[in-house]
Amino acid sequence: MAYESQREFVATLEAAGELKRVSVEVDPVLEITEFADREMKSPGGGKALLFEKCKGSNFPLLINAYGSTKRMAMALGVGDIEEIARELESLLKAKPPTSFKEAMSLLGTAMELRHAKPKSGGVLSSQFSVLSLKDLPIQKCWPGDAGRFITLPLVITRDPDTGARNVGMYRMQVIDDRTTFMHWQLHKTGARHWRRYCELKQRMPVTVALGGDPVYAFCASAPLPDGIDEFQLAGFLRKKSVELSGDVPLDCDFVLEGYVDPNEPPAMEGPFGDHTGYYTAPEPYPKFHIERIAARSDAIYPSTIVGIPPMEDFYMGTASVRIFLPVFKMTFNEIVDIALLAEGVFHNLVVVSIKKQFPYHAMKVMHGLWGMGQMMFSKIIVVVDADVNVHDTREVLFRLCANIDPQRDLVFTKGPADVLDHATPAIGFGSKLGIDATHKLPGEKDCRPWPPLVAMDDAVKKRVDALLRRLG
Ligand SMILES: Cc1cc2nc3c(=O)[nH]c(=O)nc-3n(C[C@H](O)[C@H](O)[C@H](O)COP(=O)(O)O)c2cc1C
Ligand SMILES: [Mn+2]
Repeated sequence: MAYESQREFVATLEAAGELKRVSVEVDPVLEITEFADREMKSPGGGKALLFEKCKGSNFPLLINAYGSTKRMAMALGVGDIEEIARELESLLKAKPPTSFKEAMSLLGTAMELRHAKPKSGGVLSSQFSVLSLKDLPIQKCWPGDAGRFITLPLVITRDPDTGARNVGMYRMQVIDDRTTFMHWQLHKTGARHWRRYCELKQRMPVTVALGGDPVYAFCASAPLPDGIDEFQLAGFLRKKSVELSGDVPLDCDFVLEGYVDPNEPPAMEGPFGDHTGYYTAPEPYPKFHIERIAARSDAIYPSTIVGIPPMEDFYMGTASVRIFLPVFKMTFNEIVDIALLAEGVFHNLVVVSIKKQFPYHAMKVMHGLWGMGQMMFSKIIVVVDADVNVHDTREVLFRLCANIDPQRDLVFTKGPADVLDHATPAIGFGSKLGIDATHKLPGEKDCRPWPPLVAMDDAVKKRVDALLRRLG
């Protein structure tokens, strides 16, 4: 289902009892974070918050709109994320791909088949009026942050060679009324476009949209391969093409148009209280020069905060894994399920369950995952047997502790790391740990015969169920 506007999404959340309005004046400098952090840390992720009176701005601010399993599904217009995964699975089954790349290009075709192609040539409504960055209720999130940061932007760029569009979510630190930083990290598509513009010594046009159908921000954060247009995924998910004026969705709330200049040296961005739960240190990033800012008259400013988990972005990351699990399974049909545990801050701890079929099967899966797109950032991969619920941390820890011999079952390797990880010896590079917590098979070195797991007979369980019912 497609939302006509962010406002319609807010109304839907409110009707479902998923929204709290905050009618007192609250300061986007730190105060909104404290409200939102308490909400995000409450059971199940609390409610979405709409701050109606933001100090220093006439625009309301929406936060924690994606921050629960239910709201994340609502943002994508479904009752349950699994509906999307099942649909994708059946589309892919029609012609099983033989590689991850082929799976992704099939995904593109599947999306086109669903008429998901973005429609260009629209004209932004005349309700849009021009303003300055200081009119927006941009948050300073944490006390040690370098300033105010736009946290849910859709950063739209094009590959100068192929013209392919990319939409990425890269935070933007405000420098002044018309300038921000552009925090596209080393491994991201926006950064690759930027490096190419630098080689060509050409000014890079950048457009940033905020708001609109909530599906856009999800797609901008999703780990799509370079070359696939996030607005195409959005069209597939909302079952309706994204209508664009230039590269901007017609239904968005704010538009920031400008450029990044290859002749201008990068400057120090940050510190910023990050996904990792720690402040990331200042690093050089390019500046985004804004030539025009426009807003719909009834615009709502969308925002989020990151910090010590669990936070709103946990639900966005989990939705990505749920939706793309069928694609992983296409390449690795032994994979049953994958979880990025909340405590593991996205990639730090990945748990994968497999149908183990041969000796050292777990090792094959770890190495495969380290070679797949943004899964390369995984710091620790734990492989468990098919019967383990990977989303249940207690069950995972039990199998981990019960099934491993540390010397035998740990694999150390190296690779690219998340640039935000402060614990790696160098930025963007670090060591990796794979833990094989599966049952061991004959043929695996240094193992004795594996004992069965303790479990009750089904017949006894049924008898006791019946007895308990009689007892009331
Ligand atoms: C709230 C939030 C903030 C993010 N901030 C950044 C950021 O500042 N820089 C970055 O490179 N990635 C950031 N990400 C992750 C990217 O959006 C994500 O890796 C995305 O898949 C990148 O898309 P791309 O492959 O098209 O570059 C953020 C994600 C979320 C959910
Ligand atoms: Mn992309």
